[in-house]
Amino acid sequence: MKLPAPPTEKSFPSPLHHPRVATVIGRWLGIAVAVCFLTGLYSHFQQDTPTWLPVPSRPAGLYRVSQGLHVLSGTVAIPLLLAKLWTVYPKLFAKLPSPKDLAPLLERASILVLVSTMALELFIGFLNTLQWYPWPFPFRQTHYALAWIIVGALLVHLAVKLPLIRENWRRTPELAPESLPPATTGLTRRGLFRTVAGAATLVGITSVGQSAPALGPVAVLAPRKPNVGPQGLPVNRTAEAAGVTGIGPDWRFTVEGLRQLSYTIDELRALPQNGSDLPIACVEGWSQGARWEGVRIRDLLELCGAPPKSRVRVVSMEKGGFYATTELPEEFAADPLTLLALRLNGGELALDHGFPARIIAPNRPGVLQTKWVHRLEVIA
Ligand SMILES: Nc1nc2c(c(=O)[nH]1)N[C@H]1C(S)=C(S)[C@@H](COP(=O)(O)O)O[C@H]1N2
Ligand SMILES: [Mo]
Repeated sequence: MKLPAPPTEKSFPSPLHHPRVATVIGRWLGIAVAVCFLTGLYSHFQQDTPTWLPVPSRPAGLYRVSQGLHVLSGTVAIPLLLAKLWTVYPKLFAKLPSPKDLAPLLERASILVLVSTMALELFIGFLNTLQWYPWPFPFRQTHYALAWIIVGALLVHLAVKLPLIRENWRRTPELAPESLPPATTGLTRRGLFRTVAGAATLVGITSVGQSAPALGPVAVLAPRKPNVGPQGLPVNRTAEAAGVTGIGPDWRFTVEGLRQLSYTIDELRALPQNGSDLPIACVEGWSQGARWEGVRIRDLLELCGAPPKSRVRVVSMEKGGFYATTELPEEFAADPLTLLALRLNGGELALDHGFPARIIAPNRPGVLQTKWVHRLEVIA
């Protein structure tokens, strides 16, 4: 018995595998990837600031918007990538370029790199929004390195495909249905575009509610609802998970600067109190605005005689863990909105939100809004 011939590119006659389709869906995917990359760079530099880069503390809500866009564009890119891969998968059965033709061979290799890194990037990013880290490598550094590989492979891909993209940038006539082989799908190009755009929109609308409270009620795909949690604010790491149990009568809050300051909780409450309306914007995509009250960090710096442009090391009662200590750069330490917060939404801070005291600063990732703070160290 003779085996049937293996499929070739010609075995997939549907007009939905046309380069015009790949161009249109590729454009949408390209926009999502560009937004995701730029907002991702911004988030990375907030946490790992190169010395030459000034990171401003205003606009206060910028990080909330940029990280909301990062997670939204990354999530929407998942259905777009699947659709793009589906339109081009017959290429898998195209003849391999001969080993002598270096350029086509390199092009194939770049596509292999592009597809695998992009799939991995979106996958680990999505799992991160679920706070699930089933891998041994550090997430942020890996996510960041993959992003640069994707950008490189994408530029090669765009350069190679430029003639084809140009040719298909504008609408090309659809093939008349009667000219198609009978076995092809009944879906038209326009039908496919509507389906893919609809799927991407649906995924977006049902997840963006984690950072846009107006869409909270339909956020069925969002791992977090922005207003569900003690005092109307979600909790990422509970006091129990951080091994923090509260304070005893001997608890003191200390500031180590030119002068050493030491306060009981009641003395902290007796210092001049200020209010800030600032969001917690978690890197994992949820965010929520809240009303904070407490002592301005810059007032504490003045009280301890810190020189202008001081930075501040913030130390939590939490033992170990990535976020037990953080640093407030000078702009953030000097900003009048930055507080050692003692109160949240009209009540004393809940233990899970950082009782007795936490940092809240404008335009910062949630991971740097340190909870259960008991010491500040001035870095002049
Ligand atoms: N000490 C300490 N502070 C921390 C964390 C932590 O794990 N330990 N988690 C951070 C993260 S990731 C976020 S998003 C915010 C969340 O604050 P909330 O739990 O009060 O909403 O706290 C931050 N502060
Ligand atoms: Mo977070």
